[in-house]
This record gives sequence, structure tokens and C-alpha cells, in this order.
Amino acid sequence: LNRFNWEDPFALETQLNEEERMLRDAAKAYAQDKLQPRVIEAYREEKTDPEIFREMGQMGLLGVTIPEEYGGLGASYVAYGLVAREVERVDSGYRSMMSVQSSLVMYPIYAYGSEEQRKKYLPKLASGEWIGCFGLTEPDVGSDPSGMKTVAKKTANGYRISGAKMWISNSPIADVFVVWAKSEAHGGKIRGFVLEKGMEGLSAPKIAGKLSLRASITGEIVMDNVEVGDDALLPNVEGLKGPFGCLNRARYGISWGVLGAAEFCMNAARQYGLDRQQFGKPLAQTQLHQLKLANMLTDISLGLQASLRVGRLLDEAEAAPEMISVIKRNNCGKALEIARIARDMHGGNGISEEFQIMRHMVNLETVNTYEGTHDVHALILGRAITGLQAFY
Ligand code: TGC
Ligand code: FAD
Repeated sequence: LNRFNWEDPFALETQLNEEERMLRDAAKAYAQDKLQPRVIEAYREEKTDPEIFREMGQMGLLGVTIPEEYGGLGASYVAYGLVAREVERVDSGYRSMMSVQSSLVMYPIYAYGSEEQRKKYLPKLASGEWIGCFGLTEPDVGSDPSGMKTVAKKTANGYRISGAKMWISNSPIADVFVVWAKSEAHGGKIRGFVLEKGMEGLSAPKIAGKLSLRASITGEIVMDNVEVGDDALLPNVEGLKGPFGCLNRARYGISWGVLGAAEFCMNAARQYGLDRQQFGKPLAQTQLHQLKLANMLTDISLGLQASLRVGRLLDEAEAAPEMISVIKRNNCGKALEIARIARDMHGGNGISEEFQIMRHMVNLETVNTYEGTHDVHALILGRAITGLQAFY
């Protein structure tokens, strides 16, 4: 029998192809060399460096699954997940910046946009020259986006959009805004629009004072009668399946990403337990410490296998949204639990920025909430299991 490798319990490495391994290694090198050295200060000072988009673009980390002719890599969803894992090993906020750009801005323009929209936006989003954001949530509408108040009214040559979006990643520094609104000309159905920075009536004030995800800027999108042309409408999708089609991909990426954060926390707790002595022996030689590490390893390794499976199905266009709910919900919940336990295992040092565990822990509170809360995904699964929907 082969020897057990605690760092790769189910030999995930052997389940990846050459391209996936290469992209993973490039993402890891970038994340460790360029993101890790700036994250502690960025988080403390609540600073987002827009240059990160340019750097990620140069590395090919934006729009990994988008075809090459539009500036992407045309790589697999598994490759995309591996990139998310490496970036989130450093910080969930950096992964958030990357996944919004890739899954929530580039994907809808690619999947629902006209050829002109694809050509205009995708190459500059892929290079990071332009930064994108995705506006679905509103001040009064979070888990239930069907109740959105943002409206688009038809004008002679386009639409006039009014409303407010809340909790929008990247919005204060965004050049491109993918916004979802109820369109009167389409019977009140939800439609997607691409807005651009500088349009009259469009502003994106920063939401200050976040105690989580501080390295990733978040803001509002305020639309006060913003006039856009007919060419701003995403022509090829109508209804909630538009935004949900994007969310499927982002939620899938998150399921990998959070395990990167969890791996960081577990590895740090392991090392801390080996280095730190109490009662005359290393903490790692106590049963409680080992039990906690065994639980962490189990949850991380099972989660990785599940994400890999769903990634392969996504690549074959065979993944169901409920599968994504299972892995988003499970992996976020487990990663948050692992971070909380790793924080405890570090004793007093666990609260210091230097050890980085508490930053991951507090970030994961957001990740457990956005893209469908932990409980909303339970209700999506409950509906699938019982055939009864319990939302309303
Ligand atoms: P429901 O009746 O279930 O569905 C309405 C229409 O949408 C279709 N649909 C989907 N299509 C594709 N993928 C999915 N996952 C889909 N889920 C639903 C469905 O087939 C139907 O289509 P049609 O053609 O029949 O009209 O809608 P509902 O109103 O009952 O939905 C309930 C619920 C809870 C499932 C849904 O509203 C939900 O998922 N809520 C969570 C909201 C959410 O995730 N918001 C995320 C905002 S973006 C964000 O957080 C970005 S953070 C990113 C970062 O920084 O990394
Ligand atoms: P609510 O929907 O009000 O939920 C509050 C609580 O009630 C939760 O615990 C929820 O699980 C529970 N709940 C809701 N409905 C039910 C029910 N039927 N039964 C039982 N319990 C229920 N959105 C975007 O559109 N774009 C972005 O880029 C984006 N980025 C974000 C970045 C950050 C840092 C944060 C914090 C959020 C971001 N969001 C974004 C918004 C995010 O998607 C929402 O916060 C999330 O969907 C939850 O909505 P809500 O905050 O309104 O909470």
C-alpha cells in the first residue's frame, strides 16, 4: 500500500491534468510572492490595491474559463477552482476580487452578451485594465432577489435605470458594472445591463467600517436615472436564471477557495502545536490537539474531492445547481468552523494579526453569508429533497 500523505490525503494531485497543475503552480507562486507580503497591512488599513487586477490579468488568472479569443485561457472549471484555492489561501478578499471579475462580470458578458459586448469588454477585463462589479443585492433585498426595486424604463434609444445596489464587491473602483433590473419593456422581467463608470447619475460610494473582507473594497451602486443605449442590455437572458447562472460559477469557485483558507489555518495550527510546549510536551502530542487536526483534515479532504467532482461535471456541462449548493454550503461552513478552532488552538497568539488566523476566520463569516447564505443553501437543498419550497 502507498504511504499516507497528510498534505494530500486522497492524492488530489494525481487527479489533475498537466495544464491544471501548471496553472495552480503559477497561481500559488503569484499569491505567495505578491499577495502574501501585502495582505496584513492591506487588511489592517482597509486598502484595496487596484494594481492587483493588472497583476492577476498578466498571470492569466482573470476569466480562466473564458475562451482565448476573448482574452481568457479557455481552461477547465477545475483549473479555475484551483486558482481560487491558492488565492484564498492568502485572503478571501483577494479571491473575491478575482471571482467577481471572472464569474460575475466576464461570464455574463460572455454567456449572455452580444458579439460587440464580448469584444468590447472581455479582453480589457481579462487583462485587468478594467475592473468589474456585479449588482444584484439591494438595501432591502438580499436572499430574495426576486423582490428587487431597481427598474429600467424604455426610452427612445435605450433605457433609463434607477435604483440602488448594496454590498457590491469592487464597485467603488469599478469601470464596468453588470447590474440586474426589472425591465418594464420586458413585462417587468429581470434583465442584465452593462453600465460604465462616468455615466451621469451613476455613483458607487464605498461602504466603510467592514470588520471582514477588509482587503477587498465593497460599495453601493447608486443609479439616479442613468441613461444607457439599447446596446447596454445583455440580449441573451431573461429572468432570475441570468444572475443565478453566474452565481453557480462563483459559488463553485468559492467552494474551492474557502478550503485554501481552511488549509492555511490547519497547517498553522499543526505547526503551532509542534512548536509550542505546555505541561512539558508539545501541544501536538495531546489527544485534543490531534483530534482537532484529524477533524480538519477529514473535512478539507472530503470537501476538495466533492469540489473536484462538481468541477469535472461543470466541464462536461452536467452539474446541477443543487450540487453547487452542497459544496458551497458545506465547504464554507466547514472552513469557518476550522478557522474558529484553529484560532482557539493558537491561544492568545490566535488573535494577533501576525498569525493571520483571525483574519481568515473573520473573512469566512462573509463568505458563509454571500452568494447565498448557509441557511438559504439548506433551503435550496430542502426543496430538492422534499419537493416543497420553504422560502415564502
Ligand atoms: P426560483 O423560483 O427558484 O427560480 C427563479 C428562476 O431562476 C432559475 N434558477 C436558476 N437558474 C440557474 N441556476 C440556479 N442556481 C438557479 N436557481 C434558480 C429557476 O429555474 C427559475 O427560472 P424560470 O425560467 O423558471 O423563471 O427563485 P426564487 O425566487 O424562489 O429563489 C429562491 C432562492 C433562495 C433559490 C434564490 O433567490 C437565492 O439563491 N438567493 C440567494 C441570493 C444570492 O445568492 N445572492 C448573491 C448576490 S451576489 C454575491 O453575493 C456576490 S459576492 C461575490 C464575492 O465578493 O466573491
Ligand atoms: P438577508 O437575506 O436579510 O438574510 C438575513 C438572515 O436571514 C440570514 O441568516 C439568512 O440566512 C436568513 N434568511 C433569509 N431568508 C430566510 C428564509 N426564507 N428562511 C430562513 N432564514 C432566512 N451582493 C451582490 O449582488 N454583489 C456583490 O458583489 C456582493 N458582494 C458582497 C460582499 C460582502 C462583503 C458582503 C457582506 C455581501 C456581498 N453581497 C453582494 C451581498 C450578499 O450576497 C448578501 O449579503 C447575501 O445574499 C444575504 O443577503 P442579506 O445580507 O440581505 O441578508
